[in-house]
Amino acid sequence: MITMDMKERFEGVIGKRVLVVGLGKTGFSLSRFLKRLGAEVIATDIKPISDIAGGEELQCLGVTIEAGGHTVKSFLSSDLIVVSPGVESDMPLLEEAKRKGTEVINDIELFSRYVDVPVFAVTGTNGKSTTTTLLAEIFKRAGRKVFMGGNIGIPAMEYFEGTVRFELCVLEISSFHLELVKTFCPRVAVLLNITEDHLYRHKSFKDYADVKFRIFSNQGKDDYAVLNVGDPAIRERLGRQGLKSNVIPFTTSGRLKQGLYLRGREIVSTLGGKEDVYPAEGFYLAGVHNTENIMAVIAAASVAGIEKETLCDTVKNFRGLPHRMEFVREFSGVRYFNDSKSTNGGSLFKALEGIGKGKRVILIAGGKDKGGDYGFLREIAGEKVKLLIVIGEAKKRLKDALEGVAGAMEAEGLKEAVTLAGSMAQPGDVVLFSPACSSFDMFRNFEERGEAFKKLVEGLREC
Ligand code: UMA
Ligand code: ADP
Repeated sequence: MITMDMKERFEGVIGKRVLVVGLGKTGFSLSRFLKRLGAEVIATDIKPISDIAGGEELQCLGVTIEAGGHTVKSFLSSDLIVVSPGVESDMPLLEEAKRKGTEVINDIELFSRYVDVPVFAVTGTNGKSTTTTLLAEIFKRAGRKVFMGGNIGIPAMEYFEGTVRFELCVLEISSFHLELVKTFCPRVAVLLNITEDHLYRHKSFKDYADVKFRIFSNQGKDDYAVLNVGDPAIRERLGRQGLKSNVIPFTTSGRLKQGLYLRGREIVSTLGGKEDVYPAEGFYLAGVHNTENIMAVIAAASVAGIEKETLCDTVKNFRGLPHRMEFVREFSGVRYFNDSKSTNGGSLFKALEGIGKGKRVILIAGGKDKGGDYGFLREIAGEKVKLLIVIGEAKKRLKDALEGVAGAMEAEGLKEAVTLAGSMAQPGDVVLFSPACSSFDMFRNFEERGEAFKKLVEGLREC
């Protein structure tokens, strides 16, 4: 909700000409919000007006829509430009506006200039949605009024909609979000892992990892940085640059003097100067990677003073999100898993790691390639995968990267891949759909892709 106090702080925007770039979910929420505060809002998108959802509603609110392309005039005549995450932050028009002295920010930066409750922010290459949702669930169960948003599908600006006075926010933050933040300062910032992703946009792994670390840039001594020090890229950066906030390290490999680590089947936490233990097993969330997510959640929830019992109960009852190593069906002695949200090599690695010993996985992978290297998957694929079925634009790159470690076949699409997997699988095998690529070459999003997989698996019949 927007309070009077916020309105005063918004004076900088009232009457100003603000350009919103991109009219997806984020642009829509930004336009509504800025308009309510009295800005003159122009929203621009490369798509034609007929493809812009909610365009008419915005026009009724007085937002000027520039559809079907961006114009130099809009970029150079604005006082402030607010960019959607899917828009490249160094596109030439933005660079030109910056050179002219126009401030260019994004929704997360605008949000953080006005949010008036503590923000718990979660980033990492993988595990963001699971961790964000679980943390928000814990707060809800503890009776806290929590707003959950960000990359998870609910734009952060929706915090200001409606009449609820939230007590805190849990935000899923992507690397795209971190490109244009300046003052964003989460009270607790979680960094789960950094492995290759989005290299078509971030140019190099170094750039991508540096951007991820920006989540801590504005934190001070009253804030907390929860980091997976078992992750080489995180450990290396932490050692090199240090942080101003209170560091809470966690790891599933090795012990720590201070922080959270694994001891047998327990998670040990030394937060608050005393040792506490939590179960590491017996949850729907399975696999070492989920233990890492749970450790991060324990750390963040503990900072917020959540009681151990509430925390443990919520973790125990949390069934996980669909499309993340989701068990679909056992058919003819073969178990089928839908991991459609696996959109990079790191998440495919964890999926294979979580499957018991033996070479009995029929892996369906591929989709739209994001430019990462798949070579590091050779060892684990050699141990677990008996047949690789590749689909989509990344077909050849994946097949070449894993050549020789497992049998490989190409399929025209997901339907053919599932039929092929079903006909080749023997009792005791696992058919795993973990694409390691984004879905946009064949589907609208990972949800649609996962639903298609599940439907095809449900449709398998004995010959
Ligand atoms: N557009 C332009 N000019 C450009 C590029 C794009 O006008 O140069 C327009 C497109 O035509 C489109 C709009 O911008 O109409 C899309 O903007 P957007 O991609 O930012 O879409 P939103 O609907 O606002 O979704 C964004 C996030 N999208 C991306 O980061 C790509 C959503 O994350 C997020 O859930 C949503 O805000 C709410 O916060 C999606 C995502 O794929 C799920 N994220 C990446 C990921 O998880 O890997 C980071
Ligand atoms: P994100 O929002 O970062 O994409 P999700 O929780 O949606 O993360 O999970 C995406 C994929 O990553 C799924 O395949 C899931 O099984 C896997 N995954 C979840 N947590 C982790 C983790 N901590 N490390 C690596 N992979 C993970």
